[in-house]
Amino acid sequence: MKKMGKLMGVLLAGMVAVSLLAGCGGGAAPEKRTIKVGIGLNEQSPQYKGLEKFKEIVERDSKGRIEVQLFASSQLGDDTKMMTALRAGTLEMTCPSTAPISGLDKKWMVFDLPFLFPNEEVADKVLDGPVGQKYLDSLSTQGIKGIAFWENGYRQLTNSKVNVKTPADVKGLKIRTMENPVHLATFRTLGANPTPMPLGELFTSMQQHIVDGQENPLTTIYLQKYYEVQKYTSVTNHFYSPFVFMFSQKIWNTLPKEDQELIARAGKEAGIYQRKTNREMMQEASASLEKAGMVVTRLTPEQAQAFVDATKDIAGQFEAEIGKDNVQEVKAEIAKYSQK
Ligand code: KDG
Repeated sequence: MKKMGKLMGVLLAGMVAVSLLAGCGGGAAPEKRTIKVGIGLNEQSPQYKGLEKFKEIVERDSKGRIEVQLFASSQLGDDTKMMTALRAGTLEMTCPSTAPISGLDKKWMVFDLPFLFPNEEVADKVLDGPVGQKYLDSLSTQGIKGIAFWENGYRQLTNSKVNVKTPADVKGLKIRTMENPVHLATFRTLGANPTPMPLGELFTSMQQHIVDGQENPLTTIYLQKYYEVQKYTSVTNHFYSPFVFMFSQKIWNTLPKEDQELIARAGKEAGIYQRKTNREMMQEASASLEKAGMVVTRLTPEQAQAFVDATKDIAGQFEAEIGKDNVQEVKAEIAKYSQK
């Protein structure tokens, strides 16, 4: 009997110790983890500077428990391939332009309509407002957690053949575009011969004259050294490209709440820094391109208007695919913020 009592005592003490241990630790200690982020642009790009800021915040605020590894220059594939990896849960993060997201959900084409956003301030307000948030949230049905909008920026046309000042000058040019039906239709309407192609193949394609030109923000044209294989830049501002900083929903669902909150906060904070850096670097890009030997043409208001007029039917052509309500909603938001 005495023995039994002793045994019971030992067992009880053991049970108390186990529950205490579990209780005071709040379960297991927070796991160490690594977040890999891939992008298409190179390490000099404002996009990469934004990633560096994200890494700094996450590693600092997790006290080194979370490591962020950055991969530039399409090392992990192009935008579409990286989004596929996010959906499969084999890559944590990427930051594509909105353009290739339309391959997952057509309503995203709304942001790539030509001459949509009148300026960057309005773009910020719409994308950071309730409508932008709705688009980010809707990515979860595609296996993607939308964290924040960042900025690629206004896109300009370059080519190796003619100094483009009017839509007529674009006629017959072979232009690389991103994989997006609105982009293709816009360039077809302008009389070009557009071809979608991953960014990683673009430089060589221009060098080998497979395409005559391409379109990208001034910083990209400069930092990717497109001036080595292109002669003319025309500042057409034909599309405003937002970036979407995104996480794999599959992996996101396995993260503790504190990690989710840290990543979301860091993604937004880094986005503010990224947009600022992008705009600062954009200021200098035009002069740098001229110094590098390119002819940079700023259009007169009349010339610029001719591009707007030539592409004015594109929104109507895509209204059914994007959804009439979606087009109207985004345009109404833009109008609302443009008045202020
Ligand atoms: O990481 C983003 C880039 O891969 C891409 O979106 C850049 O604008 C771009 C392009 O033309 O491919």
